[in-house]
Amino acid sequence: MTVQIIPKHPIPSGFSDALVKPADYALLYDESIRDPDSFWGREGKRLDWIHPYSKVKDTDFTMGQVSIKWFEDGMLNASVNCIDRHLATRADQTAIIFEPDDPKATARHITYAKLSEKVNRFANVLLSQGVMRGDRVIIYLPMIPEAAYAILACARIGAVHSVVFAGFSPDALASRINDCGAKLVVTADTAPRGGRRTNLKSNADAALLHCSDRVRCLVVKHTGDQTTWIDGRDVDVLKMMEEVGPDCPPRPMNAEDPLFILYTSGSTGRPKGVVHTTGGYLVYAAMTHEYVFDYKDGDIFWCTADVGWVTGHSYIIYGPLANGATTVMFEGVPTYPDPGRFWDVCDKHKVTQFYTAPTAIRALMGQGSEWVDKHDLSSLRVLGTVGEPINPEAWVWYDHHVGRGRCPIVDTWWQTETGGHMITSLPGAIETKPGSATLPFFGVKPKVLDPTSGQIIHGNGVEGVLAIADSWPGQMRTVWGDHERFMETYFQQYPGYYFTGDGCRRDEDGYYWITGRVDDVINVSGHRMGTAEVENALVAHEKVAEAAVVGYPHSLKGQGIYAYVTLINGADPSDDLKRELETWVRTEIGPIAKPDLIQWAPGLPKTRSGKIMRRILRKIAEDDFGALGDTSTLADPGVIDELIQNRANRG
Ligand code: 6R9
Repeated sequence: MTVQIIPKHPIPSGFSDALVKPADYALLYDESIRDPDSFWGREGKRLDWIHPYSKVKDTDFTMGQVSIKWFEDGMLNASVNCIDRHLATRADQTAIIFEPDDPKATARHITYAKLSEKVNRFANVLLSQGVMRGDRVIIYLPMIPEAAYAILACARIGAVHSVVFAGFSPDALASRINDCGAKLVVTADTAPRGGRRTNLKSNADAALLHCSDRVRCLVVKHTGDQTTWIDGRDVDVLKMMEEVGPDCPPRPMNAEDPLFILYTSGSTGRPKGVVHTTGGYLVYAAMTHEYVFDYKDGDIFWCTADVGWVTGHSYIIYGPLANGATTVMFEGVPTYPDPGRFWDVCDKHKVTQFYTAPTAIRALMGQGSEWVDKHDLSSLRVLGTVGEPINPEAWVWYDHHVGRGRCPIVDTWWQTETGGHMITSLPGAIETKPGSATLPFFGVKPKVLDPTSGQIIHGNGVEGVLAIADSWPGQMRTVWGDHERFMETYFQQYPGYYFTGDGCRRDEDGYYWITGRVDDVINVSGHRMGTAEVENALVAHEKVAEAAVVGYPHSLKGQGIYAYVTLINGADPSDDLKRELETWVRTEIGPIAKPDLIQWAPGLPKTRSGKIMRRILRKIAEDDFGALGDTSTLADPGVIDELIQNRANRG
């Protein structure tokens, strides 16, 4: 077999003066692995500590006793690190540029002084509502500055925030409020996006019907649209911010106190509450933001993710603000009012680092290059991608049309669980290859394991599953309320390692190529979705007896959602019912979970013990049933022909 070796893409010739030089990477990486205590002991000092740490790392990956602690006796406050410590030198510098959905509305420049005042006031509102250290606060807000205020206000008083993406349905919101026992929900009246408005307040109202009536609701009157109002429960937060004082002393927090919970999909059961703590997470978010984007004073940093995802947490809020950066918050969508919007905003605000997802790049690429070519993008220095593997065509288009061959591309592989970048190139230091996340970040020890034996596969030109051999400061600490589940999910299958759930290849040059999830998680437009969640939503419909959901390749979304549905006896398998089920899943979970293809399946392929054989369903969904593999354990092999005959993807 001949192995095709993809050549490295050289660092753009005009790109010099990077923070990490090509010769530094190997040296620093080597030190970070050899002596993590001294490496991270030094890096931890990038933050301001109220009480310095004397201990750096205390971590154990042994199944049954997994425990992860970093900087454990240090005390700090995350909001002080993101705001107060910059005030002496940056009070008048813009912290947040808010670019509204409507391109004709004026962008807002929020200085560090203003941010400080808003966050202090917001924190005082939280206190006035009885929120105390350790209490959970759900933030269900669109991409508006108040989302940043709410997040940092929680951090200031030691409350644990849990941001729920505003695209999630009332049911999804309710289950998160209840899982973490939140005392309060912060939402907005309506959310403009792409010229349309979502009524968030009515979603919150619907969710709160399923929650304790002690849960309060703070409402940001953002558009001023009419909404329902429940006296005694609903609070006009902007009005209250005017009434409370402008100073709220920051609460000293232990490095290992939880900073936030973020719910994410896994291969089984309900979404898990990923817990990140204060010290390690913030060190890691700030450090990766600086090195991976070659962030320098005066840069204008734009991450297009939503604050509802981990990317928004680490690279819109915590990383940039901890570094005293100017961070762009964009309320809209890439294609409104036209497919030139991203580039218009880059030009308007003179963005220097631009960070987005492959699905957005593919969508814009499909609209034609003229939308980007006509804009002045000379301010851009570094481009980034995240969320899913980027196909080389999209990479080349991004490099050529957006970066104009001048900007290094950082393809950053990481996860909600990892807090920050794990495998990524560094601009100016690591040569790229289109489609490869390249090499590990400092302190990260990736291992390729044999999926069956769990043994390490050494050397290059190998493929297997991706695991990480030692802890890093940004690692999640537990699943909220369920440490057993944390250990079982990440440490049981491959003892001694953190298992990522991703497959991966290490090529002849030692470069890593993420090949996608190897578990029952699919990645739709960069959003993580558990197939079990969509199945649960489908079977909750009265006409559905059984459902099996798999991913299949989708040209824009990366993966699409393919649902095999078995109806109850007597139900009519009509197109109308398909539409009804699509709407059903949208309301049960949210629009991102809507199946792309539904196939009626009178029977599903099962083993004699009743397990659905997803491997076969995946092949049929991929329209690749030439090699179905071993079907000898099937209870009724006849169902397969039927499924192939009626497959929904003939592509
Ligand atoms: C940050 C984020 C995590 C999953 C991850 C992997 C996929 C993310 C990627 C990538 C290839 C990249 N993923 N970045 N795959 N190349 N650069 O996306 O977190 O939502 O938790 O998703 O996304 O499959 O396991 P999250």
